[in-house]
Amino acid sequence: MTADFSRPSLESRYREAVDRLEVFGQSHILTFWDGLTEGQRENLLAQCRELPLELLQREITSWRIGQGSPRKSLGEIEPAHVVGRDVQDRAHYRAIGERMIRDGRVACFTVAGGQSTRLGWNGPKGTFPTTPLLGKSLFEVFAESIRAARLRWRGAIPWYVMTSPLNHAATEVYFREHDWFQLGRETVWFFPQGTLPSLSHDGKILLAAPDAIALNPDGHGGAVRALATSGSLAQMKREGVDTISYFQVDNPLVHAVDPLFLGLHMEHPESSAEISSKFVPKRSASEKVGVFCRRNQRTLVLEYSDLPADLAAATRSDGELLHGAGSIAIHALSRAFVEQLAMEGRGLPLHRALKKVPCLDLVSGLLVEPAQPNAVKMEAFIFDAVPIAGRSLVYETRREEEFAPIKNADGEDSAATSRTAQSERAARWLESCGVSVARSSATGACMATIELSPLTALDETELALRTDLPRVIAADAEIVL
Ligand code: UD2
Repeated sequence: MTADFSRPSLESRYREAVDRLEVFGQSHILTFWDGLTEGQRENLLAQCRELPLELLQREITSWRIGQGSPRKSLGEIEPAHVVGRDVQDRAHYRAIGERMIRDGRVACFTVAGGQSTRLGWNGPKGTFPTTPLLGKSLFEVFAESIRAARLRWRGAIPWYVMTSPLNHAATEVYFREHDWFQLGRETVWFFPQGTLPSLSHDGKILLAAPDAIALNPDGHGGAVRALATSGSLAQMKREGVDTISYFQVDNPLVHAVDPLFLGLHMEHPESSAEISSKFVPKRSASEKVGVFCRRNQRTLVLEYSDLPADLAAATRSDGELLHGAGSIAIHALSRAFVEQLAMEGRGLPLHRALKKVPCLDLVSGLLVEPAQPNAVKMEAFIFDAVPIAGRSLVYETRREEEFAPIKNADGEDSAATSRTAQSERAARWLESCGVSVARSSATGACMATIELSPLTALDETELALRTDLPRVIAADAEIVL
């Protein structure tokens, strides 16, 4: 091996790091330097180099200024302008979307960098078994949807998957082991999102080990930067992709490629074709979804944790929730809009959350497992791009058709409720094709368990073309189609 004389010595890089960290009051990161091996020192210096210290400083200053003052007013919040399911000219918009797909202008994009803490799944969330009978994973369901869409509309539809540094390798291994679910490995792209350090209440960066900063993924809003820095936007441009179909990893009912929504996004008068969104009416005031609202003539999403209880519970004269347009985190984004956001370098605003983060005690050097939230984590949210856009379309869809997320180990939005919703949707589609499905006379619930692959049909219309459907599905039957 030849020595690299062009590289400054470890000692001089250390001095440089100390100087820079001191400016921002963060030099405690190097507390354990003397006891580190050379490899560990290189490790720590590499992490220090990546720290966005100016950005952190701005955030810390803004939250110090905010401390002690009453909660920032939300300003004048009105309900969002939305486009209902009765939208005119559906066939026209669908045809536009189908042409976009056929012309290779559409890519799918899944954000899969979350940590699945609530679900308690030890692995990338996309590998979680999700379908009612065969237990196919979330990733497999999306892969089948994309493969089916490619076959139906004869479009290329590449798939981009954002991971995090914590689950990137495991996600790639999973796809390799499953031969990329027959999509073709050259059509599926993985890239990790960025990270931000966890901070103490007084704005000090926390250490996870003597040579490691406590880092957390920078939120799905980190996708803007990661799509750019990973080269994904450039790759899309080379392939002629101008529209991104965005969805989260937790919702097996999502229509990964929806020509009607894509056509509305591209041409509807309410849309500037930058970012469009789907919503469903909230099932209750306390449902944990953001809501679409308007402020200063702009559409925006207010996250559930930021919506005061009185606003969340406010009702219209017909008794419906005033702010009831719940975000299901399905968007269409123009590639040019994401490029512009990334180029401006301003990024999306950061939201703060108090969390329990194991960290080193700087005096004893021991790892402390906190009993109470001890740290501030910062994350960016993709829906903060909505008010940046000129006009942003907010389109209603049916919950039972498109939204059954797996968030919790049990109760609401769990694997069990999602399996039921998948089976119910299959039953409804089959009934629309004339199949008789056993239902409870008391509740109307489907009494069979039905698993319908996207490769069999992507919607009722496609299902109706099949000649091999059963005529009757009895109670307790288990049917895989
Ligand atoms: C999200 C929305 C909520 C509603 C709901 C619908 C936020 C903050 N809230 O709530 O308004 O639309 O979904 O289901 O988004 N992820 C990353 N990287 C990260 C963090 C998250 O890729 O650093 C992904 C994660 O893998 C998942 C998605 O983003 O696919 C949502 O993350 P979440 O579970 O934190 O959001 P949730 O369910 O609280």
